[in-house]
Amino acid sequence: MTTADYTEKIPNNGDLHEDRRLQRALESWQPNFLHWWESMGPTLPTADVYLRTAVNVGREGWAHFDHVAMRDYRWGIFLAERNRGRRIAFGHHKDEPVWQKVPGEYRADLQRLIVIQGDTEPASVEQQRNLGAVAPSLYDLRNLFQVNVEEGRHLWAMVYLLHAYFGRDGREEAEELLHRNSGSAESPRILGAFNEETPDWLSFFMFTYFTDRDGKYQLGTLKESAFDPLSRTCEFMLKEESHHMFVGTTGVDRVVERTVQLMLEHDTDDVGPYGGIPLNVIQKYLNFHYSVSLDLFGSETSTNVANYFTSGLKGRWSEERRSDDHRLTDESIMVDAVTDDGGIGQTEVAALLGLNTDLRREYIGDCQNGVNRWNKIMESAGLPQRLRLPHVAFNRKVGAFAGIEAAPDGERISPEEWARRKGAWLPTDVDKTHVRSLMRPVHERGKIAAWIAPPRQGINGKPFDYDYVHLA
Ligand code: BYC
Repeated sequence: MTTADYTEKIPNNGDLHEDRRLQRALESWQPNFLHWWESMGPTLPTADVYLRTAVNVGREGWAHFDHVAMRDYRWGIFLAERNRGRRIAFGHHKDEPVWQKVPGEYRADLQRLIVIQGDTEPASVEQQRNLGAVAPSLYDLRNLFQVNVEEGRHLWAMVYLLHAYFGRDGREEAEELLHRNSGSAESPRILGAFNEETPDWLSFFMFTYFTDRDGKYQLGTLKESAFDPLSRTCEFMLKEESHHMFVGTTGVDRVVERTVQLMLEHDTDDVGPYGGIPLNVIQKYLNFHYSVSLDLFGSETSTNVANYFTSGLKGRWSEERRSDDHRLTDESIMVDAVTDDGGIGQTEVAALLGLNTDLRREYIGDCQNGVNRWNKIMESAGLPQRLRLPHVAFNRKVGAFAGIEAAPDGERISPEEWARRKGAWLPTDVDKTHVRSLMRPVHERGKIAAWIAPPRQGINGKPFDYDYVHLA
């Protein structure tokens, strides 16, 4: 594997210079990307930021830290090392060698999966663009920008695949990825959660905990793909993704920690007047971000996903560690459903049709770990309150429960009751106004906003009061 040469226009660890046509195509997309970054990326002007930049995919290569001027940031293209003996692990083509080119019959489906994945990356940068101006500390500001530049790089990763393997259609899709915008009325981003606002840092932490975690699971399934360049690309993206979820997990930790301190200090649940975020508001934000992220897995039963699996385009989470036949043609699975009597329950379907549910269940188990961790903070402080994941049917807009209303405990309720009670379960305007009122910038070294506890450690062994960002 070559180490990326940062004197090249497009740093990469492949052999981009050997394919002049591809190199030229990407070089002509690059100014459009930079224009998009200028107009839709982070709004806070900075001189430089302490960032991690990938220079290679090996253990050392992607942990290169330095102060970098954001406008000079270089987005590279990285694929995990090729395993020459790799074979397809599942589906109809199981045990055949993986593909280095796109088979004609799967071209449209593969392109669609790559476009959907690619669309989420710039969307999240757009959603987060104004957060720098209200960052609670320089440490958090640096983490925000790290997440943003890596999402930019993940867009590059998908655009590389579109340009390299999908011809003119791929190049047109790559342009479209810069034209759709999060929340736009005329040309919104493809998936629902990526058109929601991320107007405050509690939303940002919930987004990086719940929505980036969908990214982890979807990339995990694409890493299994029989299309080897997609697999190798996703494998490397997953390494970067773990930092994003770290930002979410520890971000919510620190909000809960500060809230708990204020609750004990003032002997009240209502920490709003003392500059904190009450636990019930944290729960409402959790309910919202969790439920919109559940929608990102598609319908409980899906012929799309059955076809993706059978064709070898998209596997299951930890495909190779599963002990079944990896074809699933004779198996069945229980999926969440509205039952014949109108209740919320489960129904049995062919395993292939239920693969979105299978992945969503892996994800839900992982989400629960964070909730347990946050609850330990309350437990250690001797408080009886606990956070909870709402029921899978709560606040869903996609799939089996899109047409019904359910309470967080999974009880089916009427639309009238939902309208009456939803303010107790999802953030209200009053909650959002309170959270936003706390979002005042703390851009001084070593200082932190009053609604969040400082982190236990800094980045890359640096202290919390390190000069992570120099503002312009
Ligand atoms: N919103 O058969 P169905 C990340 C559409 S996040 C709007 O149930 P399928 C990241 C669907 O497209 C990971 N539309 O679903 C995180 C289909 O349309 P068509 C992103 C939706 O196809 C944070 C129809 O409804 N990557 O990386 O089995 C920051 C019926 O769909 C939604 C991927 O998602 C929705 N929520 O599964 C940065 C991986 N859900 O075909 C980055 C690639 C469904 O009838 N995508 N629809 O026109 C996929 O694997 C699948 O397309 C989906 C949907 C899982 C999204």
